[in-house]
Amino acid sequence: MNKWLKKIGIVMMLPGLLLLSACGASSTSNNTGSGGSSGIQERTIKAGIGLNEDHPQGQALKKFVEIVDEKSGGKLEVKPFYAASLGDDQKMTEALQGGLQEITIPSTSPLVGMVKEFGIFDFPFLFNTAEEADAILDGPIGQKLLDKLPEHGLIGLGYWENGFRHLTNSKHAVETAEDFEGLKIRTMQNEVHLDAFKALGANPTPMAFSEVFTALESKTVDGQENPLATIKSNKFNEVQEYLSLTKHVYTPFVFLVSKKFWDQLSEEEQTILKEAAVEAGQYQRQLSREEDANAIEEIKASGTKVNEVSDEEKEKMKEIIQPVIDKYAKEFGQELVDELMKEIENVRK
Ligand code: TK8
Repeated sequence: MNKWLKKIGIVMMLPGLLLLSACGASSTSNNTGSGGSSGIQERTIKAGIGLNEDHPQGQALKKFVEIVDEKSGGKLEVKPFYAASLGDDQKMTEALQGGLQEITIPSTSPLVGMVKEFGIFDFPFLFNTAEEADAILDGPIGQKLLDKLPEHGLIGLGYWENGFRHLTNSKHAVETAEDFEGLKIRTMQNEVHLDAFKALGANPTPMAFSEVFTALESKTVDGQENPLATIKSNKFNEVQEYLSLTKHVYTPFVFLVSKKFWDQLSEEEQTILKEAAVEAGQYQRQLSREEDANAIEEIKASGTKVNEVSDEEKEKMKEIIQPVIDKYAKEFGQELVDELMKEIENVRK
């Protein structure tokens, strides 16, 4: 095409292009509003999680959908996706960074490869109670870690509860530190968990959550560890003969929004998502604690043999794992870890 004609063609198109971009009409039907606009635009928001709809995380995501719908007068439509149907934690988090998905609520553990400081929450036996965890996560240390997310293309709106983790396996009851010896245990993709189980003499295998049931059923691994609500919701007890109440670590969920999406939102839209994430999060923590109490009965009734683990044996486990904690404290930042330990002491006073 003659280059002059081409130039004329572009000049002729300019007014139309300027008009389209001014009214935002050039955007597709969702998520590409003119950044920083005021008011609330019609948007569709994909929110994916790894757990089932019947899990406290799934129920709270449903609550989040309702709150956003109500606060936005129906203009912000959150579409929930459960059971890792959009992928596992790491895959969905990468989708947020790429702007292909808007919300996910992963465990912090598999994100340590991206934000290494999240690893402080993987220290075994760090918290004694959920209330301690709430105080730290909702306090200055939790916020300090959320503040590291934007440089990774993510916005953190707060923490929900995955919960205290316990061990299931198909070989034998775990009542002492020695009982971990030789057990093939699936862990999250997280160095602290891997090293801690190796220190206890186990044989850990990192694996995405959606592969765990099949790995247990086929005996590729002997066991896994998760909170009771997850063990029940994903029916791990149906393929695991033993549940040992190790309560060896507390895992948070972190509520993530794609920064590419977030930056397009008006302040009003951002406030709606933030308030809804916090409100649904309080509801989720409450559900999680209720379910933790209920799930144990259902797991027992299914025939899985449940054993307590004494405080003495937990102390022994902690001593064996201490060199792992010392190693990662240096890697994550001794100053941050010292601040964390001081904060926990203050909460316990
Ligand atoms: C679900 C996971 C799960 C976690 C795990 O997306 O991987 O074992 O405990 O809750 O985040």
